[in-house]
Amino acid sequence: MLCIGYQLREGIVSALLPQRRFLHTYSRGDQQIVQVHNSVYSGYSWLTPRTKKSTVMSSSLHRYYAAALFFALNLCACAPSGTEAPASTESIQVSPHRHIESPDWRDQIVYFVMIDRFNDGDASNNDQGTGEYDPNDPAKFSGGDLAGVIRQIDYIKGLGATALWMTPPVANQWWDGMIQYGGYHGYWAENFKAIDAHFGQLQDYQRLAELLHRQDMYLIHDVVVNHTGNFFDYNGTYDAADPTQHFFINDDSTPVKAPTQPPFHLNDIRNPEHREAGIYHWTPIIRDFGDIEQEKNWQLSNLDDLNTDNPVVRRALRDSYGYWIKEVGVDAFRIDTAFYVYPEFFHDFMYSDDPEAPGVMRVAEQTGRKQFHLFGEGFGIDRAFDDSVTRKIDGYMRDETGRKLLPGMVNFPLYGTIQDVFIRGRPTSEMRYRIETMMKAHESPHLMSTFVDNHDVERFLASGDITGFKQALTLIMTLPGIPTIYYGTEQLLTEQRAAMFAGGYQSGGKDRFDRQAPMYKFLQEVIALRKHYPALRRGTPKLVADNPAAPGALAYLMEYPQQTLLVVFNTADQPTLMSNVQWQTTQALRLKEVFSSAGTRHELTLKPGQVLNRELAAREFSVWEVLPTTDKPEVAQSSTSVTLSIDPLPSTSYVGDVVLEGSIKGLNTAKLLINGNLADAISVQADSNGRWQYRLDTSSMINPNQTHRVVLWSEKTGVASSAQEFTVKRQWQPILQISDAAGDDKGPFARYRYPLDASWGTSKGLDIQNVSVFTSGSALKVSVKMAELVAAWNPVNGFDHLVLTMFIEMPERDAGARALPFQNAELPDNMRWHYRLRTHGWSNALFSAKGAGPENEGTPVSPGAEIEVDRSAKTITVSIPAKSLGNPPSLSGVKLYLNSWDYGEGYRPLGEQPTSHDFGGGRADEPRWMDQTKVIVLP
Ligand SMILES: [Ca+2]
Ligand SMILES: [Ca+2]
Ligand SMILES: [Ca+2]
Ligand SMILES: [Ca+2]
Repeated sequence: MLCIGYQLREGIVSALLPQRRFLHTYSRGDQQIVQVHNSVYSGYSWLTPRTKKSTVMSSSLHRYYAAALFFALNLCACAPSGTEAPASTESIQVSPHRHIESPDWRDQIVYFVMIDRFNDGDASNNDQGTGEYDPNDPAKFSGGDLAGVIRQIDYIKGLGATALWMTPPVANQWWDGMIQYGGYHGYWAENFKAIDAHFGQLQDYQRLAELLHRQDMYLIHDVVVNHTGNFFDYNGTYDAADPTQHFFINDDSTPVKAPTQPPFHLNDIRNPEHREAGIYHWTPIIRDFGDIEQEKNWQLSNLDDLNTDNPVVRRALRDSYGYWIKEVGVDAFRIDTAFYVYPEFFHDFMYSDDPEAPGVMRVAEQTGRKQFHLFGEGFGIDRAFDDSVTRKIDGYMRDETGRKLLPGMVNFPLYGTIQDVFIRGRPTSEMRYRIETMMKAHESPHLMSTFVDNHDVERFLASGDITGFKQALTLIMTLPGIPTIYYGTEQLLTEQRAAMFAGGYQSGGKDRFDRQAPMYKFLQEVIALRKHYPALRRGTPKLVADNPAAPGALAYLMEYPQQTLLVVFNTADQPTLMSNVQWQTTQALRLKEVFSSAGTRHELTLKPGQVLNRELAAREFSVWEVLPTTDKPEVAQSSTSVTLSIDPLPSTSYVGDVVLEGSIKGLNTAKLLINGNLADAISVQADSNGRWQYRLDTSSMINPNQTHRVVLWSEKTGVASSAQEFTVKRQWQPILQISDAAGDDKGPFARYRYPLDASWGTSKGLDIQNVSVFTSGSALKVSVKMAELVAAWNPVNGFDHLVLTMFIEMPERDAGARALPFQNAELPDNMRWHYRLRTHGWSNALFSAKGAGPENEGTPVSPGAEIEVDRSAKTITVSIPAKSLGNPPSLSGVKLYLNSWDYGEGYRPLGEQPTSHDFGGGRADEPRWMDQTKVIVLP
């Protein structure tokens, strides 16, 4: 189904693929050895005489302790001048803390650190002298390192975390001039077996592992098997029959121009020896993520794709990663970009019996780790009520025959629904579906990583609020999965990769390791709750309340032998009624509140079979322990004689008003609640026969797929009627159709040009062809037909490379704005806008003009618009409920104006020359639209 309406506070997912692309498109890094081998920077004098080949390739299993000792001593003796060599004796000897038994991973809480942005413990390694270091530049190294992480172990442990996951510490391509971005993040390896010079030395990593183990904490190593950095590429048309055509080596790479680790250095297809070795796929950049051949074998962004079918590559990767288990004592792997490698690869990676380079599970077993953990990244989210990405993710944990692959995967679909429900105010039924689906689809959901933020997505707080953030964190702390806290969550960071230390990028000039910060304390409390109750870590969720058409109540039990907890949220901005919750019929129950947003500790008793009805304050959340009891429930006297009812409704959809009726006994009035909303409760009165009736206006119920729920409620007695449900399929009247000239997608001066990246296709994607307008009462539906509709980056809304912005002027309404925010233009024909809808592949955001200006988008409006996309018909259709337009009496005289552009991190730049994703043919300050409609006036 293609009904994805994004509301209120949109944003996060909008950044998903483009940002992913952004970051994996740009990376690099390196290590001392590398520089020695390549001497790219003459005059750089620090050297380490060890060759990584001698230590790296020779480390067979039975010798790994000895090798580690040798390595550590060697490192210590040969530390570059000017670098202080840690002098601790425990890092010179192989510590008994290096190898420890695996924990039960279901019980772990992970803290995730981007090394370069977390803490700087050694300023002398920050600037390696190639221009790669600049803490004011988000694309460059900021100075964080392993020594810095070591200094903050207590801070991490203090939160309650039990495991540390860090971005890859390995030697990276430091700077890729081709795309003007650096490998400070660690995902652009040039050597999978060496520590990057910016981060420290092997010894530091060993020391970190040992110190964590001493604290009963575990270390997760971030693994890339899909690609190296960007050392080669293609220009011009790719010819699969002759991949040497248009191939070039990326000369604009520092500190090395090719990986230094064998066999990954064999990367030039024009060299017969390299070609014969077949280490790489030598393919261009993925253009169509729906094409499995491209997905698995082409370059993700510019990153050189390894030939992971080649046994030589497989052996080198097993060797590279077994190394970190043996030499450092890492306890788990997180696998980057798993979707870009066939699932079958991982069976070999884990279980190969190659004596030279055994599978990593074999290596782990030999270090005493019987439950070595691996979890893969499958970057993709599902649409509401869809599970296709969920199933794809499951394909990495077991194959069709049931053979086990990776023990866990990152739970991206749950993340996507967290965003929708706790930021965008989507109905809580979407979360119910997601939780039930993940439990059904996966064999071991308890071993999947759950998260609210990570390094590849916009932070929650960039568009969500703190209460929603706390709800989202409470959700992952009370559901199956291994909760992962991205660094800075506890300090309310809003920038994706801001530094926690004063000297780093966007630090705000101060260290931010504040253990008194309110969010640090909140996390301590909710993590302690999870640790206290095994049901929260190991139990099975059973959904007992949701809201199918609006934000509101969400509740689930976590059931575990001898222990049951009830978790309750109200996701709405207004009070809501959670009604008719029932899971127990034979026993009386005592509910003890053990955690709540309000700090309350209520207790309730339910008699056998009694339903739970409870008013929830706006955005309230709580956790209750559920205990059997023999206590007598306190039932209000008056309620025994009160009954409320709503007559059953027909199962067909309504097209207009809904007449609701029923009976009230024992009272005169009751409240009629639509979708649980207490703020807009309707008071209904019993007639002399105890009957009541109400005619409900459905003009704002524009999504025909949503089920609306009505309940009659008596606050005083705590009695609720059974719920009745209905759907509304509005009749839309076509009222206007205009066509727009073909081929006029050239901007206001007919001279703009499209960006150059191949994913733009034939570059007609911004040519508006046709606009059709429909109304239903005062609800508005606009359908826009484009000359072409592209979906290059697997966008959630089904199209990308296009932002449509629609401006709406309400007749006879004051104020409004003239400016087109961030588009360097004003509305034509003296039009003013009161509402503005910005729609692209990842977002569909409705704003009012309040506060709007050239650099201000206005104020988010809820509920937002629904969107439907028909790729084959090249149409994008948006529907706006009457309520969101201020319930105007009619839409006659309403003015509309639309234009087209593209959106990355904001409206894309315009310059004299087009670049891969920037528009050309204009000045930066000229209007940013390619095509526009005239001002459309509704009759
Ligand atoms: Ca440093
Ligand atoms: Ca490349
Ligand atoms: Ca691949
Ligand atoms: Ca046009």
